[in-house]
Amino acid sequence: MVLEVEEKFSLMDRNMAELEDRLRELGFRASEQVSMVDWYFDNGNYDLLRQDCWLRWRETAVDGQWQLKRGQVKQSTTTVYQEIEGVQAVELACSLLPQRAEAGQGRPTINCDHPIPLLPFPNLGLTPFARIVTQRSSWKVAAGKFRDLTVDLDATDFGYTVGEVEAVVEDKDATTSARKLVQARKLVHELIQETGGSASGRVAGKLEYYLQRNCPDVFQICIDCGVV
Ligand code: V4E
Repeated sequence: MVLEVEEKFSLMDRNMAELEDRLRELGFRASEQVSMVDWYFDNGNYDLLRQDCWLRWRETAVDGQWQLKRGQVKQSTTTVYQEIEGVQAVELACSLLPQRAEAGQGRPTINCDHPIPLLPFPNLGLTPFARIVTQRSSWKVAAGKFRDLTVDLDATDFGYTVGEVEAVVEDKDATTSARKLVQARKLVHELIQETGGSASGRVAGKLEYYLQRNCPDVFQICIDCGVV
């Protein structure tokens, strides 16, 4: 199982040139900027997000794939998610839904002019409730203590900008994973501090920010269920 340890930091009040210079000083180099579109899917009762599960179709200029992020442990501002990709992501999502399609029908569906991605098989009422376009640059360093971390700098089509530091941990056995997760959290936090990001306080992710502004009723469900 692959686990992602991640923490956001705000870019809204940041001087981007200074931040990028600081990343370069630490040895990080940027990939080319990628444009990606995320379509988030759920049923009418939002049964996935109530379980801290986030099913999306992520497309770039070259390809697209299904991804499911499934919440594991929540500790302070750092989140840990299992990430599953491909058809397996949709299969797992469907296994978490009530097994009668009509239980989830009616909502949600966003209004947009773009063709909605097709699910690979009968989908128990899954429809998109958010569509987010992001310009992302990803930063990596080849050596040193931060070599397994990725820094993503994201700008959305609705004006929200946010950074994220992420570590990927292979979940082999419980003891190793627990140790690796603690180490990963520490490094993620340390890098955010070293780049001058806020050391405390929770920073909203893109979807969370989007829901808060565009779908307050869905955002309220997230709050009530403790998933944001
Ligand atoms: C809303 C949510 C999830 C869906 C993914 O949201 P986000 O982190 O905004 O996306 P993104 O593009 O950065 O994903 P990546 O490319 O890194 O895979 S997954 C978890 N949540 C809930 C959540 C949370 N509990 N805490 C924070 C800070 N953000 C989101």
